[in-house]
Amino acid sequence: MKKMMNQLGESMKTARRWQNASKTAIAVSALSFLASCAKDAPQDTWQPAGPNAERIDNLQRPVFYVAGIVGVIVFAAVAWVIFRYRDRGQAIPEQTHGKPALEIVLTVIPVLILLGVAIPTASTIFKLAKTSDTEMTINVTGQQWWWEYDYPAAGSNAEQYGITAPIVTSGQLVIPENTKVLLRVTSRDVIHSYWIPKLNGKKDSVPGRVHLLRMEGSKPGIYAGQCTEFCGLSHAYMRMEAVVLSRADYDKWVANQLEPYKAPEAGTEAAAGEALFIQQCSRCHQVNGLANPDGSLIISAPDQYLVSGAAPNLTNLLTRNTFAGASWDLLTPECRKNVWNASSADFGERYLEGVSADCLNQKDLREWLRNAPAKKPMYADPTKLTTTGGKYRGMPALGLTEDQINTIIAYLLERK
Ligand code: HEC
Ligand SMILES: [Cu+2]
Repeated sequence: MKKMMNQLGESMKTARRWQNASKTAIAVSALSFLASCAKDAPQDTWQPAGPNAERIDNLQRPVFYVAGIVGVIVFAAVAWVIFRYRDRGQAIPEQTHGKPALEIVLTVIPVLILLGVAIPTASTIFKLAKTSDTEMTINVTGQQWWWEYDYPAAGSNAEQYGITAPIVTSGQLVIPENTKVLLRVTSRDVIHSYWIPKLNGKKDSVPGRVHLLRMEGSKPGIYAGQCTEFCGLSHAYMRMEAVVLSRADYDKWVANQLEPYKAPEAGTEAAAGEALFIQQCSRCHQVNGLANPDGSLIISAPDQYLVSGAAPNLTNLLTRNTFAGASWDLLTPECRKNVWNASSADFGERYLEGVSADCLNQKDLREWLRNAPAKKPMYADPTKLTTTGGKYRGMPALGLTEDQINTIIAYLLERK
């Protein structure tokens, strides 16, 4: 009697354990399902916004369902076997060996499933790798911890897009909608990886190599991504954004980027900022057209100061919405909402407004100018410079006073 009660208690416990386990399983799958449905998921691979991402989506959905069904069948079979044939002290069943018919069937079924996945996979890979119908080329270079975009002025229809001189920017890749853009992806230091999930898959950026990645957006808007290859201390702060503009807005963007430099009016705060910029910043940062008092053009020499040999071009800083590897906003939260949540019809106009004095996110930009490595770890500690050949890995702290920062901000506000 006592033994029977014990057994009953044991099996009830087992049943309860099973119940709890299945409850957890249901909760986890429901959560991941809900997460995948979330509308406000800027890096969701299930919400493609261009033909390349759609090709990947068209492949991943059926594969996901096939793998899902196979997975459920396997788990159910394993669970049933574990439960049905658990050890109750019974004798070992009679051992058999070899059943050719069953073995052939169980080999042929997976082969057919794998072929069914392999053929569309190979075809998608070839479609994604196509470059013969490229309409525009942009060079993309990763370095610790930001991306540079360089729009060459020659070849690949540059003139057709009004790019009569090279445009160099950082953080935000700006491209015209429904245009087959070819990114030539490389790196200046370690291996990074370029990924805008809503527009295409990932592509590693490797020093000494150029990898090709197709980009095409079918709707104006901002599409977020981040470096997906661990690349050192501030890897998590190495983000990027692709901005898709209508063709008319894109032309305006190009024209604005190519506007000749306008020096601040003499005697203004911005003019003081310009002088300080020449003294403190232009050794690393290029501002196209910036000249010494004697009229000679200033060319930055970041290769002398930085391990990667490059710093962001600040000619038109405030035409972008984010800075320092797209990790902080240049817009206040209110103004940001205006741009990021705009309908595709209004988006271009709002984006092209750039960052006005009223909309500038002073807090983060000031913190950056006060002490960049405190905001984004960079090994910029001068005591460690001996390990990097005397060069910095990112922007160093420059010890600016608050008054100096005021003048720099006044100057930067004219960079748009
Ligand atoms: C030793 C080189 C060096 C000097 C000098 C320097 N910077 Fe930088 N700066 C960098 C590097 C490198 C980055 C990129 C850091 C990152 O995003 O990880 C950067 C980033 C920035 C950014 C963000 C740009 C963007 O598009 O993301 C701003 C703004 C900036 N610096 C302003 C200044 C100003 C203003 C000065 C002068 C007061 C200055 N910097 C001096 C190296 C330098
Ligand atoms: Cu990286």
